[in-house]
Amino acid sequence: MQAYPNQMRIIIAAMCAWDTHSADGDLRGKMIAFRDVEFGELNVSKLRFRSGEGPSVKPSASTHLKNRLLGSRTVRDGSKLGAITSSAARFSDTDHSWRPFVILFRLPGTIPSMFWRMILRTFVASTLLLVATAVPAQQLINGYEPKWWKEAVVYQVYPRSFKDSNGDGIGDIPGITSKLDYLQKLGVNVIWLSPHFDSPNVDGGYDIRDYRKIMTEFGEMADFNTLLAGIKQRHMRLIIDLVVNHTSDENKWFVESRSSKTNPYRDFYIWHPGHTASDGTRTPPNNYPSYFSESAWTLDPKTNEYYLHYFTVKQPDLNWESPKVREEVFSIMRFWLDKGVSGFRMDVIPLLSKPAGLPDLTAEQLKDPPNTYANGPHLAEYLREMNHDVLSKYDDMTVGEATGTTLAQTNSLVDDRRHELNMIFNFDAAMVRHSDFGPPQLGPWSLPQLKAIYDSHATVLTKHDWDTVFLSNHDSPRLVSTFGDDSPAMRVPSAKLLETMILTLRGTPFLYEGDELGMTNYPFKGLADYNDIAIKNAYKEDVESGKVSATIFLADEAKLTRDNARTPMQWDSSSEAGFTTSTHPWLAVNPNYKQINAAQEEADPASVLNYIRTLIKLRAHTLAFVYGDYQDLDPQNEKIYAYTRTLGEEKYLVVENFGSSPVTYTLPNGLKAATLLLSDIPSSHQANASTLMLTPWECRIYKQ
Ligand code: TEU
Ligand code: CA
Repeated sequence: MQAYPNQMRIIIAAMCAWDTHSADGDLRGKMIAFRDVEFGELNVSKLRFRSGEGPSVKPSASTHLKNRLLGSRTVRDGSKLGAITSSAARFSDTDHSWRPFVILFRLPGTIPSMFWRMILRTFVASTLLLVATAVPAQQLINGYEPKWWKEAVVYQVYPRSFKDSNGDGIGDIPGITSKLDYLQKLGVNVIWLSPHFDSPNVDGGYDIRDYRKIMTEFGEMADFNTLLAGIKQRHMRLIIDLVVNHTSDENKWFVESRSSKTNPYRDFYIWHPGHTASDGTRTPPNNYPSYFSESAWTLDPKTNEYYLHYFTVKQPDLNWESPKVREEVFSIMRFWLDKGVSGFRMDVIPLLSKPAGLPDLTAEQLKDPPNTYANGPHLAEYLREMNHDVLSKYDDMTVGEATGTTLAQTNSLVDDRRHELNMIFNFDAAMVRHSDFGPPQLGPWSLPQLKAIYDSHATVLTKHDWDTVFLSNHDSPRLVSTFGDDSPAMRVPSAKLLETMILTLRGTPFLYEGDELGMTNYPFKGLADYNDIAIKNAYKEDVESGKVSATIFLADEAKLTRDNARTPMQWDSSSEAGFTTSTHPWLAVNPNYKQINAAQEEADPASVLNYIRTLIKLRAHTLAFVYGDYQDLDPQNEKIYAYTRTLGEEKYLVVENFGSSPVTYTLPNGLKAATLLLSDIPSSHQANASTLMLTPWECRIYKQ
């Protein structure tokens, strides 16, 4: 299918081929050095490794030489050879990604001396490097610059809930390591780990005390290193959470900062005297509400000034105007990147720069405070500095959690000519039923409304922007309970349909742990069932003040609470779903774990899990789902979402019946569905048809 042959633009210089082998001799082959290339995008079928699955390789003299020659940070240690073989493994059976050109050669064995061989190799390498420098930039695909993170499928792990290894009822890092084979088999390429740092844990680890230390309950740095090595060995990558809008109040910077007005760390945070009435009453500097109820300002008795906290009182906001803060953050980022993580999911990143002068919100602004809090006047400046000083030096990916950011503002964060972020999470789709502020209610939604969001993304974002697609994360209720139908009869097809949509729409897909099993919301009842501070605060503000009855509040929260996403992963039907050997998991296991769990789904060919594995595999071999154009065929249709993804000559048609009743659907404009590639309903077989008989929640992918 060679839609994008390589003959036009060759971006790699492959310098030298070295005979190489792994420390234990398991892996033998030729190693080549690259320039300006991302391994995930390589077709390295010519590498001819005899064994594709080598463990790490001892850095050899040649590795170091290449490293010097290329100025490359990535060919620095043994783990990279693992990555090269991974590309071989990943792409050896595809022919469509033959983009870069790999020159592989071997010097004649007749030159006797090592020294002369080395000189000759160096000479050839330098010449090729010079040639490579003159070669134009990477070939575009449908106008997009190819990147490994555009082709990736990301899977979010919430460490507290994933797998407990030591029986204390709390998920931990060795627990994640023990499940890496599961993740590899799922087919995801990137793991996003929610915060794993030292934290008093008032907000699920989004309150960091020490950015260079592992949360005690999760393990030690050695455990993290083992996890990372295991991820790389399986040819996946790890991104971590960068939470730098705020720290914990127990972070040493804040402990110093609050200690006196003259402390060198004072300006690390945002302090303000507020207002003092004639009777001495103190009021905050302005009317900003916190995301987690009540004022975003707290008066600190020690110095008698207010500090700003957009989230809980134990999460003071950093003052990004201070160059010292920025330098500290950049150094933390380098620390983790140097360890080998492949980038960051950046928590509430548009909040870094605060509104100039911090004026009161108007009544209108109070309806949607994030919109005013986000994208302050210096945001671009900070992100560019971060990119220039740190990110641009690594082969990494960034995705900013863009609270308060509209679609129209997206391009100002992710346009690749701006050198800021790679992608953001825009919440228009995921939060189509609710918002961060206002009553905790899951509102109505319609399919045309959701389609309009995706359609507008396709229109507004350009070839210089890149999108994400997701409907769930650790802050949301469960995917199938919110957008599908979690009743026993409909749970499986609706969970499959939703993942089909996420994995075939435009943008890098982000899956949340447990969604691949079709895990559902938890039957929360009383306040005591919850863990999340957000609810406890909201209860005080809404119920204890008499604004809403406890019954209504709890009924609404049960459908909306973030704790729905945080109940433990359901691994098998043993006690506590195999999550822990403790009888007291930190948050209760969903009682439906006997029916819904990974072991059961592994054994069932028609399970959500097995379907998603197939779906991810299909996507991995279909660049049209990554770089292809998107067209919504029937935007107004209330029941059917039908769209195409087209890349050159290749066209795919996706048809999804978004509902629990069957639908007979005639494709618009005389279109005929051609070859059926995949359906979430195992018995589905209809091909070459213009009228499709779709069962409830049936979805189909056709090759046209
Ligand atoms: O969330 C930020 C955010 O905007 C949340 O308000 C989110 O939209 C909401 O929780 C959904 O109900 C991030 C993290 O994802 C969240 O877990 C943290 O609590 C928060 O930042 C503070 O770090
Ligand atoms: Ca544990």
